[in-house]
Amino acid sequence: MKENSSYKTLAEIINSSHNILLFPHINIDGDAMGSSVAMCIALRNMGKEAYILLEDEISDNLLFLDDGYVTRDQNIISNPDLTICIDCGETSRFPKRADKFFTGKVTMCIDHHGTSEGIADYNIIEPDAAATGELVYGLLKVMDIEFNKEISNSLFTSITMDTGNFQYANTTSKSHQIVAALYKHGLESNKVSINIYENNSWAKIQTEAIVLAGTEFVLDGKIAIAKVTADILKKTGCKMNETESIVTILRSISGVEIAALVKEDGQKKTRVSLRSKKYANVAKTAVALGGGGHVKAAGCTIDKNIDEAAEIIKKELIKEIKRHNGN
Ligand SMILES: [Mn+2]
Repeated sequence: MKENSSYKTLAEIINSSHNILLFPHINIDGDAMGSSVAMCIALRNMGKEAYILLEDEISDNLLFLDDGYVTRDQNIISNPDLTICIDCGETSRFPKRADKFFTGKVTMCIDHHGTSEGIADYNIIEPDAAATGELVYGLLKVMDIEFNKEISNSLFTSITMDTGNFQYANTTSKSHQIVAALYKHGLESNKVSINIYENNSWAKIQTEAIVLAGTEFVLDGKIAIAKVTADILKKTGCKMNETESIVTILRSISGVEIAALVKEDGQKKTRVSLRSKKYANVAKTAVALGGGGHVKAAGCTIDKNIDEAAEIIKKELIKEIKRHNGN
C-alpha cells in the first residue's frame, strides 16, 4: 500500500481543482453517503462544480441527505480536474464507474478500510478511524471550511451509522468529540436519527419477522444462521438491500457469538453476511471462502444454492468457534 498523503496536500489539491466528482461505494451506506454529501456541500460552498456519482440506488432512509448532490450521469463533468473515492479504495467497490474515476486529472482516496489498496494518486487511508466521516471532518477542518447544519447532519449520519450508534468496538473518544463539535454547528441529531432509524418500511419489518422465525441455532446457540430467500422477498415486496439489518438482530441475541445471514441471489449464487460479538474472527471465515472484511463484520459470495451455501458456512463457523473454545 502507498504511504498516506497529508491532509494539507489534499487540501491544496482540492483548492486548485474546479470540477470534482465523488465516488462512494456501491450499496451506499450511511458512512459513504454522509461523507460524500458533507464533502460535496463543502466543495460547492467553495464555488466548485461538484457531484456525487452513483451507479445504483440509495436506500430510503438516506434519501433525506440528497439535496441535488447525487447524479448517475457519467457525462455531467466530462474531464474532471479531480476524482475522489470515498469510503472505498478498490475498483470492485465502484465497478461501473471505475473507468470514469481514472479520467480524473488527479485521483484521491479517502477511506478507513484495511483492505483499501491505495489506488489513487493521493490517499488517506486510516483503518483505525471508526468512519470515513471522521477523516472528512479532519480534512474539512484543515481546509478551513465553515461548518453548517447540513454538513453537521451528514457527518453525524456517517459516524452514527458506522459505529452502530456508538456501540461497536470501533467507537473512540474521537468519534464522540467530533459529534460534540458538530452540535456547535447546528447538528440535529434527533431529526437525523428518526430519519435513519425510525423510518423502516412495513415490508422490511415483515421480512425480518419471517426470516428471524426461521433461524437455526448451532452449538448451544453460539451460532445463529438465518436465510433470506427470493420467495420471502417476493411475498413481502422487500428489497434485498433492506435485509442487511437482520444480521445485527441475530447477533444481539443473548449467547450468540456469530451471526450469519445467508441471502439467495440466484440459482447458484448466495451472499453471506457474518458478524461476531466478542472473540470470533469472521474475517478469517470470509477470507477462507473467497470474501473479506473486518474481524467482527465480514462477508463472502458462494457459488452454490442457498441451502448448500448455508451448510458450507455452518461447517466453517463451527470450526471458528471450536478454535477458540479449545475442543
Ligand atoms: Mn465506512
